[in-house]
Amino acid sequence: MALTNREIADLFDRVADMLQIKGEIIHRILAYRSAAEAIRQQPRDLRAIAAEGKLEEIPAVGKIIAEKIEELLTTGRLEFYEQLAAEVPPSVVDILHITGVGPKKAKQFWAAGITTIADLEAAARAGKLRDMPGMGAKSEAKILEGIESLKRHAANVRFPLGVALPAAELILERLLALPEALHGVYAGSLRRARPTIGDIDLLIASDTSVPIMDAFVSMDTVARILGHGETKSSVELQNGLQVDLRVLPPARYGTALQYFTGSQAHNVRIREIALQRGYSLNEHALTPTDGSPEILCATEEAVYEHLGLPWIPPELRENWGEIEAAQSGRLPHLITLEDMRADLHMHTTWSDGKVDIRGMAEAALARGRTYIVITDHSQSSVVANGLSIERLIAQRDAVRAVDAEFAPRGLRVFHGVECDIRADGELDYPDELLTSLDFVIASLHVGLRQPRDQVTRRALNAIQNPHVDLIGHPRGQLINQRDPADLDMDAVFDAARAHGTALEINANPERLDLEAQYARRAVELGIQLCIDSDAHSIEDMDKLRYGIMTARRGWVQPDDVINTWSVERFIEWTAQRGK
Ligand code: DGT
Ligand code: CA
Ligand code: CA
Ligand code: ZN
Repeated sequence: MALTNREIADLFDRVADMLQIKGEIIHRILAYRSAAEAIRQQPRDLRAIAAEGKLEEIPAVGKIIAEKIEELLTTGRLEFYEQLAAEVPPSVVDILHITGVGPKKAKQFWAAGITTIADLEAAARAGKLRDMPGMGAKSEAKILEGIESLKRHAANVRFPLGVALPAAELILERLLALPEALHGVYAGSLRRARPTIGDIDLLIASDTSVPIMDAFVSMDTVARILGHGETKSSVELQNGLQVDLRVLPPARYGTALQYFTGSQAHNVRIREIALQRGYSLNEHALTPTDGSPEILCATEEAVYEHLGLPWIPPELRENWGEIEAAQSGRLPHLITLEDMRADLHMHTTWSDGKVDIRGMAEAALARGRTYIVITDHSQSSVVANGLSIERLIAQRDAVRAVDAEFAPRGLRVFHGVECDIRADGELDYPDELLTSLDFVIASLHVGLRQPRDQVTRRALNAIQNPHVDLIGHPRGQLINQRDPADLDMDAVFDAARAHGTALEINANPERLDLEAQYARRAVELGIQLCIDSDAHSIEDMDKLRYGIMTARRGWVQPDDVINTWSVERFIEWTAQRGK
């Protein structure tokens, strides 16, 4: 079996890990790391690219890496890797994947005879790590925590929404271009906008499925064919994502779409309602229990209508109260991307953004925004090139100049900042400076692993500060990478309500923070939300849609979100906050 892009990328990452444990120079390590990343992002099969002799056109792939890819593709093995593996046991590399264990520690454990995660866990539980040089009871406990978290994540490989949605759209675009395909959509957790996706479920309406299935399994992004039938096929993509495709006659499309959108919990309730009305409902049809002929539904609307319900937006279908709301005519009027007039969180070349203020304004205008706030990082974010007090003051004139240029064209450009909440809970600039800005975001970037009391106190300190308008990515999670901070969210919500401070739904698909359930709770409490791209580049601005999907899943309506408001209302709101 030929290696997939993902397997090759994983192997290069292991090479980088091994070089790191050996203490190799950083450039050599990074060469493999960056190549692995580029290969993971590569939608085409490396074999096809190699056959065209174009491996070196992949970013981060130079001559040496290209030769190693060739070797892997032709022999299925990599001699260089095998040499390394003879020196550094692969199980020692696994130890490196525990949060809090770097290459030096891994090497140290290895020297002490600890060569597997199981060894390490046993040693930690026996209290044997704390006496090693540079270790203590605290770091020993951290390692146990890291092992637990690694186990949780490894057991549950799910793909971020930001990876799954573009992949699904690309496949649908290709398949729907076929003359046999009438229409189609993604279903499952993706249609419900979960932040992570187990597999992609696609549905296409057609009377002639064979050419669609053939095209599906022979796409160049396919690594493995898991099933190839007339009504259902499954493949694994180069990046490891599984995709199921079902092709159905158009007359049955509605029942299938309703079924495969899920969630299972929603569908269980829907089937009960069907039974009460004298139907049995499955993915094929509604069948009257009195023996009369089955009823086909071409649309989902028809399915819900037969059950006496309005169509329920897929993002709500979790049995979180949407069925009761539908029954009593209280479904929310969910926010859409078209409702968005502004983007209140973005970075420029003044800190760690890729584009200057003018460039971001131009891109925002092209996307139909009517106002934006420039919010670069603050001084203590040294790695993000945060703004010193002098630079922040100087930036004001630069923003005002762009505003003067763009206001006549229909875009206001305001001056704000993303102010760090320091580890000690203080904000990163004095109040006198914060009050001179048009809009202030306060964010937790450091000290996210502090104990609940401490990290909560810091968040509350920022929320209570009258100069802070918005708390950025409040919980600090990174999807599949970092658990949220241990915040007392009830206290956060109480304070946000009491002080009128808004909370963010950060639309970056690595964050999606607040997540849906929290956004919903905030709205119920009357707290104002913002949905922001947190763009560091122009492409990032288009990630706003992931924030909208998350908000919809949280029952959010347009008026709950500041950036759906007119610029006049926005200015009035900030003025009332003392700006
Ligand atoms: P995922 O893929 O883990 O992110 O989550 P889903 O919701 O996409 O789950 P998946 O792909 O297993 O199935 C898609 C939908 O099909 C699911 O949401 C509901 C429906 N479905 C699948 N299997 C069953 C089942 O055994 N019983 C019921 N009631 N529904 C099912
Ligand atoms: Ca799925
Ligand atoms: Ca599935
Ligand atoms: Zn930011």
